[in-house]
Amino acid sequence: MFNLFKKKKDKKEDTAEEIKEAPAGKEAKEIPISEEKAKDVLPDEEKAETKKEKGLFSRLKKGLTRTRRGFIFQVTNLFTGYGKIDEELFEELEEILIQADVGIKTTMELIEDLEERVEEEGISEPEELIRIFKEELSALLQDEGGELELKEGLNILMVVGVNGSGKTTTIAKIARRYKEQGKKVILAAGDTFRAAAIDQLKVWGDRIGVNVIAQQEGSDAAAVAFDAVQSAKARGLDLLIVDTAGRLHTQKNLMEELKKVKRVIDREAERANIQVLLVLDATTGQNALNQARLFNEAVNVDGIALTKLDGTAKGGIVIAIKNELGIPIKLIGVGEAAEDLQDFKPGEFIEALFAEQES
Ligand SMILES: Nc1nc2c(ncn2[C@@H]2O[C@H](COP(=O)(O)OP(=O)(O)OP(=O)(O)O)[C@@H](O)[C@H]2O)c(=O)[nH]1
Ligand SMILES: [Mg+2]
Repeated sequence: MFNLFKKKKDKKEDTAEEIKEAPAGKEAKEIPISEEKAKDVLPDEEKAETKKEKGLFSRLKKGLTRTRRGFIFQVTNLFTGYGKIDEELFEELEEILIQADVGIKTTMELIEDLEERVEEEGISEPEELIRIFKEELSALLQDEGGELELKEGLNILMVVGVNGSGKTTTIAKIARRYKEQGKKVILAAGDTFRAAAIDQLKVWGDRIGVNVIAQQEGSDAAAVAFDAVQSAKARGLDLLIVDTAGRLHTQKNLMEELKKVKRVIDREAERANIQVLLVLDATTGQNALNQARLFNEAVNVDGIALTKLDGTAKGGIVIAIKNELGIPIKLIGVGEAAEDLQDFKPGEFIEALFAEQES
């Protein structure tokens, strides 16, 4: 489908062709918009803003369809199917939550909280548990608005994660977002293992209209980072995003390389706002937690982008990450288009999960 990397010669031609075929090219026409009438009273700018928000929410809802039909339907069916609240109900709930990747620790906490509230509030109807469950989930996911934010001056985002988690495409989406906001953005092709990875980033750079700092395949990733930082400083840019090679969190020497890249950035850009963004693939389940712990030990992760939530019925991983890691989820991926990389807003996330009608 999206073969950016067929041959190295004639790259220019390939690139032009691929841009036409790429999935991001399809985005624009898809934004679903509803409730036109309600907005007739708003000024144009606000109308556009509301339309955009509604479009994003629909996409979020659509992207979470599998989880809603899987995990959330199971829970609500359980609550509506039982005649009374008893131990058996909680045991079944426990099973559903663990299967949905909520994780044992968080599952136990959730169930304890529910049991406590049932007792304290004298709840007897299982159906009432839906409301309480939703409230408890909201409480777990609330606080520290982890959204990605740029500060004045140079911001550097170092993007790390295992192979195929979605680093490069996430970088492209972030770059596009800030470029559209008028920020001066540059990318660094720090995945020097594969020529294809460097080309992939260059293609994205061309498409979005941002420069890419790159060296030959096989060169030192830290040297690429060094060049990119110098270039960003010299040109007074707002944002440098550094791509890195996918690596298993268990590959010690590769994790050392990552630390070196981070050290170089820290040293060369003392005054910049430097953040490490870990990209996790939601479909990898509980393994994502292990990845996060080891990447965090190596390079101190500031935030998480959780991709491919559209590909799993077990969206409970969001809850486990939030509750067990102490690292904010900043972005979630609910599809391949640019609009599908969204800020993680707990309130909207819960609304989308529990949304009744499918759209
Ligand atoms: N469905 C879906 N696909 C996604 C999402 N985010 C990324 N992808 C896809 O995941 C695939 C891998 O993405 P890349 O960005 O190349 O992953 P990477 O981490 O850079 O991979 P390596 O460079 O090989 O380590 C691509 O086909 C992306 O389009 C998402 O939120 N949903
Ligand atoms: Mg990549």
